[in-house]
Amino acid sequence: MAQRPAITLIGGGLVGALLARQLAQQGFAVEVFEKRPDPRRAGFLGGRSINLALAERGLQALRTAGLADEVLLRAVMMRGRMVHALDGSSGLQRYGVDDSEVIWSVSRGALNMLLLDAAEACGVRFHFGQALADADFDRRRIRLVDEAGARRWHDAGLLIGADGAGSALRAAMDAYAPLGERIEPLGHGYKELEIPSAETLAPGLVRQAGGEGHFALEPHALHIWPRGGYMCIALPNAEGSFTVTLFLPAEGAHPSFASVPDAAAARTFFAADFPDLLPLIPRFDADYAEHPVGTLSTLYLERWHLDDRALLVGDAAHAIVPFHGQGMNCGFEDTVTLAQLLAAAPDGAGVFAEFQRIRQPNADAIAAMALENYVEMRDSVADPRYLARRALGAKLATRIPGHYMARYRLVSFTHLPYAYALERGRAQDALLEQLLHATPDPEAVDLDAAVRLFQSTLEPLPEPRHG
Ligand code: FAD
Ligand code: 8R5
Repeated sequence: MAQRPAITLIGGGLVGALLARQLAQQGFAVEVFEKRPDPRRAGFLGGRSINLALAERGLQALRTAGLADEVLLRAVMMRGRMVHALDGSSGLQRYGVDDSEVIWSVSRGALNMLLLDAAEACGVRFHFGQALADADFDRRRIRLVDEAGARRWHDAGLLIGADGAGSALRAAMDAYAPLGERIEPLGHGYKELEIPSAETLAPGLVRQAGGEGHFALEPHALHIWPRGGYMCIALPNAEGSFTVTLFLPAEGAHPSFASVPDAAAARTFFAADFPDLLPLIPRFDADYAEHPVGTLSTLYLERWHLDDRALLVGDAAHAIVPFHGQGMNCGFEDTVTLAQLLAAAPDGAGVFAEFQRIRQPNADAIAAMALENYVEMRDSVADPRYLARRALGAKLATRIPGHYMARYRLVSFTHLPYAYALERGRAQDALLEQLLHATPDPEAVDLDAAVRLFQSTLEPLPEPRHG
């Protein structure tokens, strides 16, 4: 076997740690430089619990690395979106056809620590508290700065940046040879609030509720309070709490983060717009005052690599808005593609260009679908026309599973390329629109005619459709 080059990874976050493990499993010597201290050391615990939705693409990457079962042990199943209307009524819209098609809420901190352990177990060497400050691509070395501010040069092998949306390696590459960077701010921000476990909210009441009594809301759902131009969501944590995220325009007419600048204004706003949610958040004022407003943007690059010397992966290459819950899933899919390519071309020549060729159209597609899903979540889930399309689609999914699969399912429950899901979704939606043009009532559509239209217009879906 040809000598495998040493690999230097910048960033030991979700994508960096998983990629490090996959590369080490293939026999590469991998070193990771991570800006933050080791999260497994005491002092990290006790921070806020932030959770992420893990779907089939991310799960498949974890399977490849032999880690899926361990991750699922601590995950909470989410069967669909629970939509909460202003009048307090709620209803579940299933994501898939049955419980084989669900997404999973996982703790970011726990997942990151599990991935660090798993990478170290394969021989990966981590250097915590060491941030990339600069790179000298001609001499193939990087400059690191430690927590005390001390700087040193380090010889790098193949250089891979998994240092997130604000990537320092991207900045260094761009300064050396422009990457064609474009950052499109969404103009909406987010703030996180916490619903504690029901035990904490109402001690004593919990046990009477039976099995799932630790949750203040249905635990096996992703909750949405759609309000038109803005929304709240909540994802369950394994301990029985929920992380709530408020999404609002950053500026402009009420409501926006500008018009809701402090906890007092936020309380009034929630009492009017999220009256059922407010009583579930006992530390509302402190959460609102202390947690920062996060910003949301999409990052597009013309180039992800500097010939065979440096490559960007994950958010560093293609940060997206969160509304499809696919940022991590997409980054995890990157790791499988890259590890396969590097394993097949041991000296790395041409691999970075090939990686971009395969992944960039798919990153662009999920970026577009994530933007579209914001409108769907905050608005359409309560729109009768959207619900009619959904109802007709559900019938077709049963009648002709080989010809119709909702775009959400293509994205969340298959490994078909994102670019395929985008294109197929457009074609399917056009046909559904056409069928519902004459009547808004899905029950009134001639199902046999609908079946014939789909079968004669669209290619069968590729097999295998599932993991
Ligand atoms: P990160 O996870 O950001 O990791 C980057 C790492 O690099 C960090 O550890 C950082 O400390 C380190 N680093 C930064 N600069 C340097 C430097 N100069 N030198 C060395 N190290 C450095 N995605 C989903 O799929 N589903 C979800 O439900 C979901 N929810 C989200 C919720 C929130 C609140 C946020 C913010 C994002 C969410 N995402 C979700 C997106 C997901 O978090 C990202 O896509 C994913 O974390 C990207 O992984 P990454 O490793 O590329 O970047
Ligand atoms: N990310 C998610 C979905 C799709 C849900 C649906 C949406 C919070 C900052 Cl906003 C969002 C989804 O279509 O019914 N799956 O997973 C995760 C989401 O937001 C995460 C938690 C988030 C960045 C704040």
